[in-house]
Amino acid sequence: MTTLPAETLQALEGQGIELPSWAFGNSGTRFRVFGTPGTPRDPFEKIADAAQVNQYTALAPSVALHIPWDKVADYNALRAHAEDLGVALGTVNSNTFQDEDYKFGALTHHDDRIRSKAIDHHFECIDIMHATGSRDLKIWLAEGSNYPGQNDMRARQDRLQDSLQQIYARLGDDQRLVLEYKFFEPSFYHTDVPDWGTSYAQVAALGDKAMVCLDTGHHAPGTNIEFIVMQLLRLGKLGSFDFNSRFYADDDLIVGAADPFQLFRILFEVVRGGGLNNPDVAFMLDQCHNIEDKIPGQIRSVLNVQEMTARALLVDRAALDAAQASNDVLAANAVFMDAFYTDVRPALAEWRESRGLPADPMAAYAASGYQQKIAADRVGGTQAGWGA
Ligand code: PSV
Ligand code: MN
Repeated sequence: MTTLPAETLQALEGQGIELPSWAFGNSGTRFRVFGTPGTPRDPFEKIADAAQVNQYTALAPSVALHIPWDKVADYNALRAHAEDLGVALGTVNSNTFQDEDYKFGALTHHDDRIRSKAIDHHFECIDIMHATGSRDLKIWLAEGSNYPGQNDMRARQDRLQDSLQQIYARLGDDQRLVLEYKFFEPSFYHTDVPDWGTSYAQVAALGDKAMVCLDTGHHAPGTNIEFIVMQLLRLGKLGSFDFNSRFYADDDLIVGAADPFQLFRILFEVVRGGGLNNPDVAFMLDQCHNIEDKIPGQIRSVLNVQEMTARALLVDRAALDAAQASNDVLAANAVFMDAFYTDVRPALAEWRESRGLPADPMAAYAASGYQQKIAADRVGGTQAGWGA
């Protein structure tokens, strides 16, 4: 069995991956949203399910909220509920994509009334962040156009910067803004924040408390995502990850499911660039579990990140440096691949047990009876869904 060096285990011990509250609600495609027995009916039940993931893995200490999906009357009560269950409330995600007013834009809109309404929504999110103790405000904009000539793309960039400046000015000293990019959808011709460069240009003009959010599902096929990770770390602007995986579009599948090697390459750049256990870089999941059970889906996800981080930490950096310095292309590649092909699962299982955790969190959760209990208890009410 591969043994993991003490410094690798130490690095892994500090790892925390934030879970999205919406992963615990029902989700689907435009064709069908399937319900699952036991799906949470409110944010309190979503937090309870998220706490299960942390209980079996010690990898998921916080939960991201989406506003208005996770609006509650008393955020102090939600915070206390989370803390009682051993987790914290994390990033607050704003939402300017489900209101009729935002059909043609929100923070970029030419109509001052609509743009002000979208800015005010972010002010409300910041107020919520003060109550929940959240540090990060994450902004993803569903804005753009479908047809050439439809919009003045440049004027929209200017209005976006103005809107972001107003939001930025409202942040508390310890709060941050992270701006997520996505190259298409729901707009298909142009998107106002399509790529890391646009996000970087927008946040760099704001100041130190504004960073880029990299969602691994938001790139064109074939994009070298680890290059972007390297560059943003180099520029000190990698604020957060939304981890998931994709085969075709923004599939929001389990991270590491579609392309484990890509996850390895990303995490290697994280490790090399000083992004691991760096408070400036938040690790989050942004996933939907359309057909699989949601809690084990999230457990599988954080384990995938942990396993691939362990492998990335195993890369023999001295050997890699030497091979690179001597232009030994194949030796350098072999060092890299050796780490990727190392099965760290038995060593991680043993390490978990040594820390009082189940060796196999998936099996431990399945045996716990929690899934059956929520299916029996959560009868009546309206199940939470992506978008509610
Ligand atoms: C947009 O596709 C996105 O990645 C943003 O992070 C949203 O907030 C999230 O999905 C909603 O699931
Ligand atoms: Mn995302």
